[in-house]
Amino acid sequence: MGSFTRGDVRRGIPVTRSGPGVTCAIASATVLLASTAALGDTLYSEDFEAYTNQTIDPGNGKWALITTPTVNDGDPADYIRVETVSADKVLDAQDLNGSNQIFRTRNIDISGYTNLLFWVRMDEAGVMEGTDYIQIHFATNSGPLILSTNVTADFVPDNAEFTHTNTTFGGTNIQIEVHVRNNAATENHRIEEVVVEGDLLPTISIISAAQIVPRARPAIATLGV
Ligand SMILES: [Ca+2]
Ligand SMILES: [Ca+2]
Ligand SMILES: [Ca+2]
Ligand SMILES: [Ca+2]
Repeated sequence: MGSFTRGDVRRGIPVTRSGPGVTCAIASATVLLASTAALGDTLYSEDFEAYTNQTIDPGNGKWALITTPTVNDGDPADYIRVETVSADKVLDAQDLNGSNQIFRTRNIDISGYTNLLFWVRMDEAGVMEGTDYIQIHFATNSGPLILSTNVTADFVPDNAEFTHTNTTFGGTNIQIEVHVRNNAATENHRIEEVVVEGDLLPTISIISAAQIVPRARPAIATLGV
């Protein structure tokens, strides 16, 4: 289970990590492990700013929606789509008629990275009941979905942001799903940002005594006596 943080704790605060290079000595050889990692890489990031309002397909493969027929069809008040809310583009889910709707990221390659984490920034508006929820799931290596958080009912003051963070996954790729359910035109769940971060594993350079090959001495001509 990941952690749940109320408030805008991540916005505008770059995640930085440091990892010093390591030196050690093995027998008589000198070994240098030189860390050339790009620290704190962003492996996936979506803030919805690139899309026009009412977008339901990003057209770039970064994510997809799995919806039921009565959403994004017919009643214009029932939707899950990109909208502008308080000058911020978000994925806005309103009056889902009590049916589960899914936002799913593309498969994100995390091989070669360590210190991985993902976080999802969200908010809600309206008086939610116990049947309303927003859930964060992830799947590693196309395995079963794992529920990372399940937030039900009226969990924050309207339009208050909260961030869910998880650091427990592994494998070589990951998909994140956000499942949403509500059932009134006055109920909105909003996904504001989805990010996966990690540190590239260091590349290793080794210099040892055994690898130092002396250059051949140039031949020296001698004059006969
Ligand atoms: Ca409706
Ligand atoms: Ca945004
Ligand atoms: Ca509320
Ligand atoms: Ca409701």
